[in-house]
Amino acid sequence: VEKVNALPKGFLWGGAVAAHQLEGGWDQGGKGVSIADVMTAGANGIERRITDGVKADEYYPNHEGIDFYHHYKEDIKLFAEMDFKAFRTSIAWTRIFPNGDEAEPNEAGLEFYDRVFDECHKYGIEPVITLSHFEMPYHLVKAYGGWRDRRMIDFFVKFATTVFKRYKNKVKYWMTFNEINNQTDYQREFAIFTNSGIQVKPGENAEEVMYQASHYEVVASALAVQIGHQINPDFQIGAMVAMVPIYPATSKPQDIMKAERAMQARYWYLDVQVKGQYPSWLTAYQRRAGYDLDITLADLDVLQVGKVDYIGFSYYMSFTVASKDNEPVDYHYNEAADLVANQFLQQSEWGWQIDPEGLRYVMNWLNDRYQVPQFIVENGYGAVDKIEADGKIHDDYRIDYLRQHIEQMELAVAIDGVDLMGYTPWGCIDLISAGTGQMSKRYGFIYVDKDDQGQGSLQRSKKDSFKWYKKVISSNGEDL
Ligand code: P53
Repeated sequence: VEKVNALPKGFLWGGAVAAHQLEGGWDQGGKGVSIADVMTAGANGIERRITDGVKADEYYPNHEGIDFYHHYKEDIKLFAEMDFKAFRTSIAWTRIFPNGDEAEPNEAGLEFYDRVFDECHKYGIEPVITLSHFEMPYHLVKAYGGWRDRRMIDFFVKFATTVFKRYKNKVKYWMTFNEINNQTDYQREFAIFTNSGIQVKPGENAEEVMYQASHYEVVASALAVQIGHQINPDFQIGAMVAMVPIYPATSKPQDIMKAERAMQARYWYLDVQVKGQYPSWLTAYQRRAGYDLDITLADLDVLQVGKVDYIGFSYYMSFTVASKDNEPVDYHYNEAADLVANQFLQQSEWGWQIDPEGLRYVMNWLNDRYQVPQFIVENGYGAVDKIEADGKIHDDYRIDYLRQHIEQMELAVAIDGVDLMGYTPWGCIDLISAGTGQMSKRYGFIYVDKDDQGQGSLQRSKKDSFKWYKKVISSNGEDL
């Protein structure tokens, strides 16, 4: 197919980060302890541990991050040098409400984000803001058990309302919960803790707890959407999911049905957040499983009203699933057990299966199902970078990954007619990995001198991909 110029003028090219992974300053400016502050460093294949509060003898990589808290001017200047039109970050809830249940917000925290957003606007960069990105107040975990408690809705809505009002003229693009669907993998301690601040108790049904927490979150999200639109009708408020398409292992009909159910199980959040209602398979499943969920009729009304304006999503990889010989009739999806390798795909060093065409596939899938604008708010390649003797970093592997994904993204727009708002690849500056707590799993165009033990000067330098991405943006995606 002949190459067609795809992207509209005003397309939001940029980069993405999250507060807890880069800011540092974990106890400065009145900030409270977040769930990210009690997670140790893991390694490739080794899970991070969640400690009972902050312990003096543990290393917590997010406490310092890359110290964006003190380097934000320098870093935003570098983003501007790449010609960024948008910068996605999150507001650390604990800077605004240190414990989460206070009556009044912390002014010093609010002022920090005033400075960050002003700095962006100085260069014509639009902030794109996630409200809750794996960093809720740890106090809410201890005192309320995280999102298993309905009172969380009020705390979140108060936080959202506070920042919507404060930044109503500085921020137009918002998302409520980052990768709200990671907790589909509820057997993984990391997923349900980072999404919902939940530590499953012995004897508890983790899936039931996950569905309850998820319900309170989608209600809180819908309320925030409604309130945000009242505060500023120009706000664009999105959902945010991790899009990992799940393919059938073969054309065997049972594999097809298994993959269908897996997709339903991973993406029902969008049925609720975009279409305003629970899908029938899930309501039926929850009833059959005998889950005693607190889902009221008033909640269902809220969901109908608080529909999002767009779908923000991350895209890194695809999954593949196979049915079992004795597959149960409900095709129940168990993410921890049901996935198989895809023989057609290469993996990153961290086992993430690289699949550029999968990006075009999910864009079509979302478009057919939801018919709302899309925003790719994360995409990227975590890799170990090597510094040459002359200080240069030749990260061709990262350029290749991004180029192939941008090509597919452009096909989805030009050939398939997808309405795409922007593209903000993940970790535009090296930061702490969410999954492993490593520094050495790097995504950036900008290198940060710091290692997995927390040693380093924090000095910033440009990788080869820096110049490449600047060229991509300046040509509006023509020159890859
Ligand atoms: P890290 C799993 C699968 C897909 C995306 O991830 C994920 C995760 C969690 O590990 O997280 C998102 O740092 C998330 C970011 C995160 C990024 O992807 O584990 O929104 O906070 O850093 C990359 O390599």
